[in-house]
Amino acid sequence: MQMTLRWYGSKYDTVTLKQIRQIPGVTGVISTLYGTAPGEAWELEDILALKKEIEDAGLQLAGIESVNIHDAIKVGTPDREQYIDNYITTLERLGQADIHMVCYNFMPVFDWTRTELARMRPDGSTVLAYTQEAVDALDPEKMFESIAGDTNGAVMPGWEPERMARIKDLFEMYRDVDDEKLFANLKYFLERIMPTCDKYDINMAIHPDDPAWSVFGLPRIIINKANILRMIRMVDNPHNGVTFCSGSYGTNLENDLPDMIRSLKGRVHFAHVRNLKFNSPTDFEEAAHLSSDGTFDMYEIMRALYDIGFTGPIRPDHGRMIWDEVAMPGYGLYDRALGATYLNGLWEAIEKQHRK
Ligand code: CS2
Ligand code: MN
Repeated sequence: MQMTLRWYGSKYDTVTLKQIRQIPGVTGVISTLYGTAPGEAWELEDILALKKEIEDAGLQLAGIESVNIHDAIKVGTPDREQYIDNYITTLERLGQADIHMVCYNFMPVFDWTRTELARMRPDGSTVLAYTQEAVDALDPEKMFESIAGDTNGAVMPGWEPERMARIKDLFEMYRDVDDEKLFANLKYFLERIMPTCDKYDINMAIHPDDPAWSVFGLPRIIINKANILRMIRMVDNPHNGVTFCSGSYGTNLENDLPDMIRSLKGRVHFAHVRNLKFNSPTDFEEAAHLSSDGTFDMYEIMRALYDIGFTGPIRPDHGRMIWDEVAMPGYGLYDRALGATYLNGLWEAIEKQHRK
């Protein structure tokens, strides 16, 4: 595996490449062209400029998170052809820039959903949190307002104001889309892009829906072992793979995370590893990465990744806000650096034990 950190670019991130470079064992970043809209074809020179900036700082651009999917593709409207063509152009240019891992998601309307962005924990740190009760009490159109107040001034990816202004239309677009349609549209999209992925050796890594169940009545499919195996098999190409995000699959306590990883051997192209603490099955908050701070056994998760021979990029996911840092919720420097160091420690121990 290659330890990385997500980086939002010098224009948007409070964390610098220099700081990331100084975290022991972190050799790459995961980034994207923020400022591009879903459906646009990316310019090669913009990709190369991002890559150069990262390489000049002594790091590698280890993959893209995300190249977002236009709603026309998820809904399957006739204009999807144009958006898939644009997506293919972007993949070709990424391939030409020697970038081989692309994370994306297939969630309708909302990307990840949380009901609090700064819940206070007993140690005074703040974290993102979710309760089903709060979602049930909320009008989806108000979701954005409730999120926007809390972001420390940052624009959260997936929650761009322009997008949220169209929320009524978006719900309308998805009115007739159920799980089966969403699966069919995903299959159609993957079949169209796989020849390009084969040509440029690009690993597509679908990110799970977060939380891993339907919210606001919208269909959600990338949520459990059965569905993810269906997705892998319906387009049976090694470039059709997953981002294994423990914090997203883990929102459903019925998901056995190490078992899911083992079932995905050869298809895990990217890993997000973080811990959650459950207060009840419908109330969870993001904990420190350390196993004892939350609900998951992080050693078992890392061991499963080791056992399937995982070689892709991995990153700590959302961190807590600690030490008075002011940053985009989930994406400060300090707690993610602690997370990376901890995960590297687990990996070193697993590797050495294995060699004996
Ligand atoms: C990320 C997701 O911050 C997060 O929760 O893991 O937003 C992820 O980047 C996207 O869903 C992938 O397309
Ligand atoms: Mn994730």
